[in-house]
Amino acid sequence: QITDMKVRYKSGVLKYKQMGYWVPDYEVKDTDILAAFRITPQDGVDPEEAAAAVAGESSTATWTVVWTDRLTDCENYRAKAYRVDPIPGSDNQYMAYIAYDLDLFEEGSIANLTASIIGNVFGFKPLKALRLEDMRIPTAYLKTFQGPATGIIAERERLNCYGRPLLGATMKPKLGLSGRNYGRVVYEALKGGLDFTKDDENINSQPFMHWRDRYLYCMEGVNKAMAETGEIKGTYLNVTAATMEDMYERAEFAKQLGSVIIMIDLVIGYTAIQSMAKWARRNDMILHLHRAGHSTYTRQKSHGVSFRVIAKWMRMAGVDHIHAGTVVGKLEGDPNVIRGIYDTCREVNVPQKLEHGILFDQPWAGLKKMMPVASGGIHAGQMHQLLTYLGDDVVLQFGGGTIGHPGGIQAGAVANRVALECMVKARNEGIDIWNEGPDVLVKAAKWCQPLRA
Ligand code: CAP
Ligand code: MG
Repeated sequence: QITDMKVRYKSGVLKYKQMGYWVPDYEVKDTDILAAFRITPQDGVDPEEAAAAVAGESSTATWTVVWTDRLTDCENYRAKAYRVDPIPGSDNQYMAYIAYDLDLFEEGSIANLTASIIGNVFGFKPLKALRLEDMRIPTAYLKTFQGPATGIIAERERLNCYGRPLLGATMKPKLGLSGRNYGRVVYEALKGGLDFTKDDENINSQPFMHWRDRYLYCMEGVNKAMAETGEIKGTYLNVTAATMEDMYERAEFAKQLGSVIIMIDLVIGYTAIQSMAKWARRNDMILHLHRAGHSTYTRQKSHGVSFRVIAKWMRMAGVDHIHAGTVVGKLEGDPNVIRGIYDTCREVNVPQKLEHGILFDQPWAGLKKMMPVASGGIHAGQMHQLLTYLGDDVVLQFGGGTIGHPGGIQAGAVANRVALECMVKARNEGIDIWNEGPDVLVKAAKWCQPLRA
């Protein structure tokens, strides 16, 4: 008679614990994939039962015992919830730790990994909310992925740029410019001193500017600025499109024009990202990932997926750049959370650090580092804060903060480059830039009109 799952749970009809998905004395194996989920059980649901349900539904189980379990090595294949801790200060939230046997997953496939881990469980009725906070990817599984093809060290070598963050700008307005005007902005910004310019997430091939026009005029701007400045420069050509065939065609054309980098948006999906990473590796192109769409599932604190986990998957998938937040700026970003994301991008090994949301040790087994990208409402006046929070291995991207300069685009780029270089110099001389940074900028602005403006 009882048909609603919530009611069934309260009445104790369903028992994932009894089905073997709660194993508190389980000894984690080095090869296990581990996941930490923040669970909010429905009122009256036992947290251990809820954790067991997450383990069950994200591995082998369904809502009832099935006869065919007897035909498999189900004890091994069942995921095991092995620990549940109440989260201090929360409203009935718990951290549930779950171990998955390596054999449950196909080699080198983020799509396969995520189909289990974030597959059905997030809509499960016995839970009010569920958030994937962290994962430990064991070396055995990491080694089935190639990771970033270029990484931070090789990118700096190609650019011949060391000891400071890279500087970029996103084209604005995001949509509406013609190819020729767009190319002019690229040229002005690079000539003024930026290393990169960049397409925005939502520019692909629209009636006002088809993609081939954009690529042609952008690369003309890049080449002209390189010739005039003697510096290596680039522009991230967004190859995001409706089909893989279209994306490959756009990437090939970018390569023919001599571009060193292409860009994709997170919304293309994990398999498409891995395909483009494979293409970039074969063609010696840097791959820039814009995380368009991520906040739909990363922003809420009790439901969804932590962006740090997405960053981990993207390092495995093999992108070279990833948007990672700014702390300051127009978009949400808690300093501790951002540190955890940056560590995930660019450390050789990431040790457990609870205050940064890092719940497991994560050795990276030789997978290259990703260059994090800071973007979103930032400008030269925050240079001391950006350097302090984010360090040197980062791309600082000022869209409005370049193209909105009162003296024009080139002046905006000059202001950013001067602000960056004087701040790096001050820091290297031992000046406390966190406190003295504004004075450093004011001093530099005395002889740099664009910065003063
Ligand atoms: C920034 C931006 C970026 C966001 C992405 C924009 O422009 O181009 O897409 O920063 O956010 O469209 O808002 P401004 P995140 O520099 O003019 O603000 O890096 O956090 O993914
Ligand atoms: Mg944008």
